[in-house]
Amino acid sequence: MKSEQLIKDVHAIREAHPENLMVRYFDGEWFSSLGKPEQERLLNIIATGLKNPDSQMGAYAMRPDDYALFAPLFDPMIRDFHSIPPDTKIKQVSDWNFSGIQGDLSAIDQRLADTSMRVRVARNVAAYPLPGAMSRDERLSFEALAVEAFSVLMKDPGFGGQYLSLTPGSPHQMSEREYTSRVQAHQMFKDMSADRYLNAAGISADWPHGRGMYVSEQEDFLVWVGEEDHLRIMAMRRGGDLKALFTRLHGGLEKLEHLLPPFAMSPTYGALNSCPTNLGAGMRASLHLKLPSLTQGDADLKRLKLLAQPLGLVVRGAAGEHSGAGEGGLVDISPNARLGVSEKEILNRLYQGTKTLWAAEIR
Ligand code: DAR
Repeated sequence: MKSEQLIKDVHAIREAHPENLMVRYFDGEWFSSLGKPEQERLLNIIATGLKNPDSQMGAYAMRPDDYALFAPLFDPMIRDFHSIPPDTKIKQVSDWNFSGIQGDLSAIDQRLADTSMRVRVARNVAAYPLPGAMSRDERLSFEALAVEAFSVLMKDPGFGGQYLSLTPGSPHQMSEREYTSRVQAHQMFKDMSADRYLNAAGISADWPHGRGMYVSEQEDFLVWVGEEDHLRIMAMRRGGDLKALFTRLHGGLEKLEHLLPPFAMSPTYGALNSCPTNLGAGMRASLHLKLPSLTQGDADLKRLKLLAQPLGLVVRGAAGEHSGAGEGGLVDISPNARLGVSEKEILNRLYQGTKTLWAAEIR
C-alpha cells in the first residue's frame, strides 16, 4: 500500500472512530521514515485496525520484539489503554504471594460462597512468531511441542488430564460433538475464523490446524493451544476462595514454565502477547455475579459499568463482551488493570471491588 493512501485511510478512520487507538497514535511521517521491510512488517500489525475501524486497539504484535521495534506507535497506545502517564516508567513486577490480603468471597456474604470464578494468563513461547505471523507448519510444530509438555503433565497427580485437538488427523482429535459440548461448557474457544479482528491479523489463519485444549481430570485447570496467543492457561471453579483459585493457576503455570522453552517476557511489558491489552501479568480474573437490583432497567449495563469503573472493574454480560445481563442479573466482572499491577494486586482489586458492588446490590 502506498504511504500516501495509507495516511489518507488512517486520517479518515481517525475522524469516524476516535476510539481506535492505532489510528489515534499512528504518525505518517514516522511511517514514511521506516525502511520498506519495516513498513511491510508494520502493515501486518495494523491491518486489523485498518480493516476494522471500530477496533478498540487496532493492532496485534506479530513478533515479541515488535513492541520495542515499533515503540513510537505501540508505547502511546499501551499507555493510553493501561492509563499509564507519559512520564511514568513502565515496569512489570510479578507477585503471587497472596498473604496479607482478603480473598474469601463468603466473608463478604455467605450468598457468594458458590460463585463461578475464572482466572487466566496468556503466554507465548519466545522461539516462535506470535500467532498472527505463524505458518501452518509452525502452528503444528508448536502444538506438537505443547503435546509433549502435556504428556508429562498427564502423569502429575495434581494436574493429570487429557489433550483434545482440533487438528484434522491428530491422534488427539476430538469429535465435532465433543468440541460443541466443550464450547457450550465455556471450556473451549469458539471458531476463530468467525472473528473479523483475528482474521484481519492472520491470528485465525489455518483454522483449525494447531488448535486444541488441555483439560485436567477435575476440569478446573485448562490450557488453550493456538488461540489469540500460543497458550491461554486458566483455572476455573465454583466457590469463594480466590486465593485457592489463583494458587491453582500459578501451580500449573510453573509446571509449564519448566516443561516448555522460555516464554516471551520483558522487564518493561511483562508477558509479550498478541494484543497490547494483554501485556503485563497478561491476566484476566473474573467472577460471574448475580446483581438483579444493580442491573434492573439497565439492559446495556451502562449504569453498572459506570458504577464499576472507579473500582477498577469492567463489566460484561454473562455471554461475553457486548452482551447484556443474564438470568437473575448475571454479569461477568473483572479488574481492567493488567500492566504495571501484580497478580496479587489483581486479586485484591477483584475482591475489594466485589465487596463494594455487593454492598450496593443488597443496600
Ligand atoms: N478486537 C480487538 C482486540 C480488543 C481486545 N480484546 C482481545 N484482545 N481479545 C480490538 O482492537 O478491538
